[in-house]
Amino acid sequence: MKKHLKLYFVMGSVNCLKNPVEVLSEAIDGGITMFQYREKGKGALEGEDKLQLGKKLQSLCNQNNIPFIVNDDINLALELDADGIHIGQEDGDVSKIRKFIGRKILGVSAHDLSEATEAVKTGANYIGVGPMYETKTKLDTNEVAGPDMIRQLRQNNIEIPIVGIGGINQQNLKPVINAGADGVALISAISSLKQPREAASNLIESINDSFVNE
Ligand code: 3NM
Repeated sequence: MKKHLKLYFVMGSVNCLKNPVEVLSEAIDGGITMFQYREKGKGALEGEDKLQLGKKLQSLCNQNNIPFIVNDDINLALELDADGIHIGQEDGDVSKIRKFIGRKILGVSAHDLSEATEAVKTGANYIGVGPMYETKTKLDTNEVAGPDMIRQLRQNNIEIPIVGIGGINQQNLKPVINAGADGVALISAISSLKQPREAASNLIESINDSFVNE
């Protein structure tokens, strides 16, 4: 799990400057290690359109051995037979979802020690901790927790794989890794750039450097 979390690209059509299939294809070429289909927000696709884009993105992931995770939508995750699902604190009973999806990857957003402890107990495979920094991409985020939240979780024996999320870019990712994260999850630092391939390639290089220089 940990190696897949290194550079976890999250995106939906509303986050992209150009065709999402092109963006994902370039991001994969650049070196992302996992992908989450998060079709959310104003103007997001629904129903059949959401399903069809999901199929295209999943197929790209499958061809490149990149785990394909669906955000929130359990029915879509099951219909596509995705590799996993990522859910927030508001998205229902985690233990029930764990039973429902069987052995698929289950990611849970956690913002503090109690949420992280609960996620571990209920069978999450990894937790997403955020926001690390200010972000304009998600409007209803909690207050900025900062990399220090990850450090606190590690100090309190949370050993599950952790990915930091929220406002992460090339310049500020190192403190997230140094705090004990196994990787970074991000949207705009890849999806809103004109050159997603270069963005991903620079990001993975910085992440690898951060692990070496820990
Ligand atoms: N979850 P960007 S922050 C999807 O704090 C999401 O749980 C967050 O987008 C959390 O990389 C966030 O563009 C948005 O800041 C991440």
